[in-house]
Amino acid sequence: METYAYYADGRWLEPAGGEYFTSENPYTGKTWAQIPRCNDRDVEIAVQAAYRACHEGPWARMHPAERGTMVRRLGDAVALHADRLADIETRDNGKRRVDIHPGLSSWLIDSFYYYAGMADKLEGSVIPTGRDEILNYTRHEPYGVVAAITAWNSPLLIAIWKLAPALAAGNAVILKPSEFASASTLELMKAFEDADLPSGVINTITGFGAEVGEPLVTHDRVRKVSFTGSVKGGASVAGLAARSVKSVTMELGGKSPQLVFDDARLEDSVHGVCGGIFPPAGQSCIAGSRLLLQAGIYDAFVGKLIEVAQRARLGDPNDPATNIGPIANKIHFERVLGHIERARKSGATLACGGNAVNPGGAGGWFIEPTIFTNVAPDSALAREEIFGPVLAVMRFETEDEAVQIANDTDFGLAAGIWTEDHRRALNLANRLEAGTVYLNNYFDACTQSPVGGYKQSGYGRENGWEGMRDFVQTKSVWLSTARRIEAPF
Ligand code: TXE
Repeated sequence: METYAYYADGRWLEPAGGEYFTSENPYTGKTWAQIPRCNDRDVEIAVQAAYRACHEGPWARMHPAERGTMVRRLGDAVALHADRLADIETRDNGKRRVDIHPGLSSWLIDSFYYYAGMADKLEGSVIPTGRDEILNYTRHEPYGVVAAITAWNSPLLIAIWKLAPALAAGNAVILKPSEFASASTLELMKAFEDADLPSGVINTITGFGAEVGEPLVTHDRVRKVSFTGSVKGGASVAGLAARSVKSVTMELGGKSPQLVFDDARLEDSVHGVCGGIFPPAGQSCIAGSRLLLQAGIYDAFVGKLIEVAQRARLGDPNDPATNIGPIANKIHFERVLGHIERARKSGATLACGGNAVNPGGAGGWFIEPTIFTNVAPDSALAREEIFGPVLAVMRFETEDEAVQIANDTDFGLAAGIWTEDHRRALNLANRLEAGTVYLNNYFDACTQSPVGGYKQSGYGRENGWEGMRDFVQTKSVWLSTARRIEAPF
């Protein structure tokens, strides 16, 4: 059993209340680690450490280029410790190792290098006021203490998408990972010790949303909150932050549609639709969990889709031959099975999967790739985020009908379109209400390209220049060289 401490003020600390909670390996269902159950006293330690780093320590006075060099060193630290980080992420939340290393880890490294290069390029502007005696210019300044709250499905990626730009912009960060997968974020702190950043610049406290997340979000020295999680969690956090008018970035849930037209290439689109939900067992915010098929391709597509989905190999997330790993925690495993049970009773047709399985008798939490057809667009199955390997299939006749069904949702994170008619593809990309639209591909992303939601999928952006913008605030400075100021009255 591994027992962790939490990391604040450049030190490893025991939780003030002396309590811990356990973390289970989703592949075996067995407890493997104890995680600090922090409380508001630990929050106070972390916030004061971050505040000192921003206002008194070397970080506050550091030249941006030097800050960029330090952020780059964080990327070097991830590269050095990539194997250990991947081991712990797979052990703690069941993410397939092949999805973490080398692919994800090189992306995580790139994030630090990309934003390190931006640290000394946050240029302001000189405003043309048209008056010689007035100089007006702008500066982009950090918020100071940033609270970064993350979800359990991809802890390292979600944490680094916040850390890299926030630090490059000159903020200090307090990470609060999900209670369902905290260990890899703590391991990231161990890796960062090699980068030798000033104390308090990066901190990680662990624990439950209400016990730790709320004191963190409402603390008066926290000036920016970046949240990744469910709509319910996000709405709660945004509401708390609103009490003290904090800037908030929200990366929330989705129920993303994939639209397939009669002229789509059959095999490619089947592979793209399957690949857009099943490999992470549906545990991706941008999972394409609704499938809209034009009537002409419907039968051929569903037949091929089931054939491919049934080929998937469920098993050990450390085994490169595994196609689909476990559900990340027991509570979510039971939540997804509940959705499937309700869908069975909803009148939809269970065309594939639908069962919990126990590959290799390992004892973990696995659900088969599951496909429901004849799904009513207004049903819970078509409207609620399941965040599991469950695909809801609907039929449409015309483009307008496809757009109407696709946009008829509270979410707006991503969407996919499969057609050989590029005029149609571009026209529909403009009409779909989603922060990311894929045309004849799905799930692509890179550090340079902004990610974020429309409607209840959130607001603000991560990655790219916009990802940096969310961590600075603009100041306008006016200098008067006028000889005198006339009396106002
Ligand atoms: O979310 P939760 P989960 C979404 C995904 C799914 C959800 C799953 O779509 O909906 O995340 O992650 C903390 N005050 N995304 O179940 O429960 C909680 O402790 C303060 C979208 O973890 O909302 C955890 O650390 N904190 C994303 C974090 O919030 C609170 C990509 C998230 O918990 C809190 C990945 C409270 N009241 C998953 N309640 C994207 N769009 O990029 C919860 N927390």
